[in-house]
Amino acid sequence: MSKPVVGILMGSDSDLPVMQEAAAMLKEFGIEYEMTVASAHRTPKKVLEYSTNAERRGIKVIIAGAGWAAHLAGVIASQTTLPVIGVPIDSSPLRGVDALLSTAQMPGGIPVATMSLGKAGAKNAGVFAAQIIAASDVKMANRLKVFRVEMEHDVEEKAKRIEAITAAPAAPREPVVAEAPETPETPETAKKKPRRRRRKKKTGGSTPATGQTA
Ligand code: RP5
Repeated sequence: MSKPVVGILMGSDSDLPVMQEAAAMLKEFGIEYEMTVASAHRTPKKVLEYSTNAERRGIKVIIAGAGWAAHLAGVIASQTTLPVIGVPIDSSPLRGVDALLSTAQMPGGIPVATMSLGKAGAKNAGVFAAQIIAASDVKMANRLKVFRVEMEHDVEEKAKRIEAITAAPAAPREPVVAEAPETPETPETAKKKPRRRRRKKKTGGSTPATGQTA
């Protein structure tokens, strides 16, 4: 096994279900990574130590995921010139808006490449790390191109499935029913028919029910 080139840090083990998405992408691209918990607030010394030693240890990109007042990515970025990718996690009652702003709103000079909230953001962090590595690695650049083509095919497959489900079914044909020929009246059927009562004709003048009167 070769040395890890990407470091994934998260503020708490409760962030793992989200941050696993980043690890899954790195695995897919064949990128060696390491993963640990380090909190900007609860274990600041560990964060400082990791950030200042990462480059020397061969780490090329750091992915940092945190929720609530998420200062992890920013604090790491302040201690290293390695690219830092931030993943805001929607673990707070504010559903991650706090983490998103804390991760993205870095002052000028100390950038954090902030991804979208939650699992999609963690997945993108993995892809973005691959893209950073691909800038100086042709093989990785080609892998990313294949990844895009595969994604395109996947979406097309999904589109076909949805189209097949939602396509209007051909209207069912009306069965052709031959009209029954009228049965000639026999003395028996004629007897069964109800007789219409005749109205007596009124004698004398009649007033028209409708129409104009002169
Ligand atoms: C943040 O606080 C962590 O990144 C996590 O998202 C959040 C809650 O942490 P726990 O209380 O679950 O350890 O620092």
